[in-house]
Amino acid sequence: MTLTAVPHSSHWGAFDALVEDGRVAAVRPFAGDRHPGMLIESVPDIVHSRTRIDRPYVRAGWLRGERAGSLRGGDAFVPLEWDHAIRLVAGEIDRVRKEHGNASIFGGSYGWSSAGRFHHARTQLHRMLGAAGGFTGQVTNYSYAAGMTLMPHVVGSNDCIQGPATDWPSIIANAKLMVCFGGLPLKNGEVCAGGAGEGQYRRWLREAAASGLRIVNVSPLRQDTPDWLGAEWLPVRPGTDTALMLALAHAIVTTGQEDRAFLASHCVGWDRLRAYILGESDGVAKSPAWAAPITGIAAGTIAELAAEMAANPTMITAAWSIQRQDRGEQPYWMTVALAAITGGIGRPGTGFTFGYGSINGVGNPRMDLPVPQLNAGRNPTGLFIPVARITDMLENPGGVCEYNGRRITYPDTRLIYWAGGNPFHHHQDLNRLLRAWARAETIVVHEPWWTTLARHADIVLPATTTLERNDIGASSRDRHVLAMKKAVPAQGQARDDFAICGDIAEALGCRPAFTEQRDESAWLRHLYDQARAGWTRAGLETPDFDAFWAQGYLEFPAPEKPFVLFEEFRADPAANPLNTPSGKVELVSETIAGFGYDDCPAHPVWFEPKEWLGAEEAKRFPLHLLSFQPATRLHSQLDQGRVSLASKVAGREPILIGKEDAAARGLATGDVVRVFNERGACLAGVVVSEGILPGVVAMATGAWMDPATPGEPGALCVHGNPNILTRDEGTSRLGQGPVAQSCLVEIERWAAPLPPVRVHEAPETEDA
Ligand SMILES: Nc1nc2c(c(=O)[nH]1)N[C@H]1C(S)=C(S)[C@@H](COP(=O)(O)OP(=O)(O)OC[C@H]3O[C@@H](n4cnc5c(=O)[nH]c(N)nc54)[C@H](O)[C@@H]3O)O[C@H]1N2
Ligand SMILES: Nc1nc2c(c(=O)[nH]1)N[C@H]1C(S)=C(S)[C@@H](COP(=O)(O)OP(=O)(O)OC[C@H]3O[C@@H](n4cnc5c(=O)[nH]c(N)nc54)[C@H](O)[C@@H]3O)O[C@H]1N2
Ligand SMILES: [Mo]
Repeated sequence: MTLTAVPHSSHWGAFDALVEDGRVAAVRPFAGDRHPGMLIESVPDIVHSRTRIDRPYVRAGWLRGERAGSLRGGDAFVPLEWDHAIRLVAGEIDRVRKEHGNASIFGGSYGWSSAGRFHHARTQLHRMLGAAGGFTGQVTNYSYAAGMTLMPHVVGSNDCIQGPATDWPSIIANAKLMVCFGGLPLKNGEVCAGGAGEGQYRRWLREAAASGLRIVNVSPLRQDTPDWLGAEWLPVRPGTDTALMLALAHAIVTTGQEDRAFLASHCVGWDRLRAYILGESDGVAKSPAWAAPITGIAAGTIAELAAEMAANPTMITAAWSIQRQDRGEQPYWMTVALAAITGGIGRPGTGFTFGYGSINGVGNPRMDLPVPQLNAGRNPTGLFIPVARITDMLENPGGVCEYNGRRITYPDTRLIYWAGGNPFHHHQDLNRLLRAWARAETIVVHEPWWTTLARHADIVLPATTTLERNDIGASSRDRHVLAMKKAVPAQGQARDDFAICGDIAEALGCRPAFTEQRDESAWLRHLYDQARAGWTRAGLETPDFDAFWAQGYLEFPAPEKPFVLFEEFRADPAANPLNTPSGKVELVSETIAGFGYDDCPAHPVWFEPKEWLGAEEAKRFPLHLLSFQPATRLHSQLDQGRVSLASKVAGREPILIGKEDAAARGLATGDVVRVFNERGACLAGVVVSEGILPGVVAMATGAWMDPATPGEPGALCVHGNPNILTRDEGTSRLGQGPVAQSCLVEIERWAAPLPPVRVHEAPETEDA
């Protein structure tokens, strides 16, 4: 048998699928990728897997009429024929919209789906539900909700998070110092939303290391910069970056080194922020001596770093993680302030940009060009909730959520519909979600796999993986457009989300509005041609669709000149104002002050997080749990693949713990522990580390939640999903972002026999 190479792509990189006998036997990196990642190795394991859903199913209890009030997760599933499943789903949409209105259909469906820009499950679902009269949606994201809500008030846009960012060549050529709150973790470069033709993050970190750029890793974890980067490690207590930044600012101001000219010409509110930093407004000087006991960093060390930042061209970056915590707006606002004080904003290679270490492609030089992308269409209800307020919404129909100056009334949710996301992965306090989930009458899920989400649904529709369909992969952070060709037939009875939504739309009488009379092939051409028109307007000659498809990819030229964020504003703020009320950087925002939120006042301030090592609560739960992005998978995706499985300890998700904390509990690498707090408990496998701040433990997200007794809130997760432990609350009334990183726990040895991990097997099913 010969292997056929089929070009394809994914959020974790472009590759050729090597196909034999209708199966993906192996993969090899895309030939153009000089810095390929490792996650593609898991692809064969997930396409052909015991965890695939072989056909449509319905929850046995739902069939018996157990709707609102039933705790999902414990019932067996009953197989369904496809046409019966489609009738049931369309019937539920129709019933709910007629009896309760479209707002009672929750179709936010947050999640990364897959890389293909056409078969993007969430977008397909939004188009279908939009055509059927609408739904309640979600705004912002779990990645940087607080930051993206705040930044338009402060600098007039989200470019400093979503790009284009000051690029790496500009940093390497011009900065002498790069201060990284949350580090530059190598693992995060494994991933790029929409896929990437090259692991540029690995490339640029290598070039930065070779250039001698001095890098400071401000993080509780040493591994947040790779050893070969030669970074200096400044271990900071989790949740205290704002205090550290205020103290750096204090040291710079009290030594008279702030950039007064820039603060006067390009910023508003400096007087008030300065008074706060110096303690003139509240009697507390935010000095290095003040910050030392909060942050755990010596006052002298803070003062030395401040002196270097003032004396050298400095790039400041903060990982997206540091705003996924209680009052997460503050460290981001203070990052901007610190960059304004050091005066680097708009100058080559300096200033600030968020997330250089958060995802592949930030700071990758790329012309500003459109990518092929399916439009999600209009949602006729126009209703939404901030993304992470899902449990609040389910618990409080008719309740009010304050968000960024608005008051949003929660709908009375009857039907939950999810395709392409996994709330039982991404949401905080999963026991609370499980209880609130019971309020829905019907829960519909499209999934390729028996994830924890699929196991907590009523009607489960099996979706294809990208390897079973044709698509186009592309990202605004990458210079490639990639053909994703169908490599193998649909597995079992799986169908594309597009086909499933099309049939439901048909049953609801709105197929033409959903498909716009195009099939897969016509859509791919249409999306390509639309983007191509933009490339042509930018003066680029590109191949037509057929030539692109035959070649398998398209590569844009790199831009001629390095990109510097805020360059034009810096050069002439009157001619090129920011899109803020003042046209300047708002160190004080009258707009935000006008909202009257005590949890996000007029300028950046230090708040003690509700859960941190300085809290009263730390007496009972003395360890701060960080739950970072996994090196071995994408969120919950690929958890059943070889790369992720090889990293588990005794089959559980690893937890990093420092030597002293392990010794105090009699723990060694390889032990299994119970990690717990008042919200829940999970098992984890111990890895003792020298590179973690005492008092801090860390686990990756993404192990599929596996309750010892499915369907019972409070059950032990035997596999190690940290969201059984995290707190579910908004960052503030401004951003309402998730606060996963503010979480206290205790851990103890697990002495009882080890319960099996069953979540990577198919669940119990009954006969039809
Ligand atoms: N504790 C803690 N929690 C966190 C975070 C954290 O740092 N700490 N980070 C948060 C962040 S930043 C994010 S972005 C979220 C990520 O949360 P999600 O985006 O929800 O996570 P994924 O695992 O990528 O979920 C995608 C789901 O879509 C399914 N899927 C993939 N392809 C297809 C398809 O073609 N069709 C269909 N129908 N389904 C498909 C996958 O099987 C998977 O279940 O997690 C958040 N949660
Ligand atoms: N391999 C892989 N890469 C990914 C993803 C994945 O699932 N797998 N997910 C992608 C997604 S959706 C996103 S949003 C990005 C997220 O990108 P980030 O949010 O930047 O990633 P994290 O790993 O959550 O956090 C980075 C580091 O911040 C540190 N940190 C946590 N809390 C604090 C704190 O209070 N202060 C300081 N100074 N440091 C702290 C942690 O040690 C952590 O390792 O990653 C992307 N990249
Ligand atoms: Mo994210």
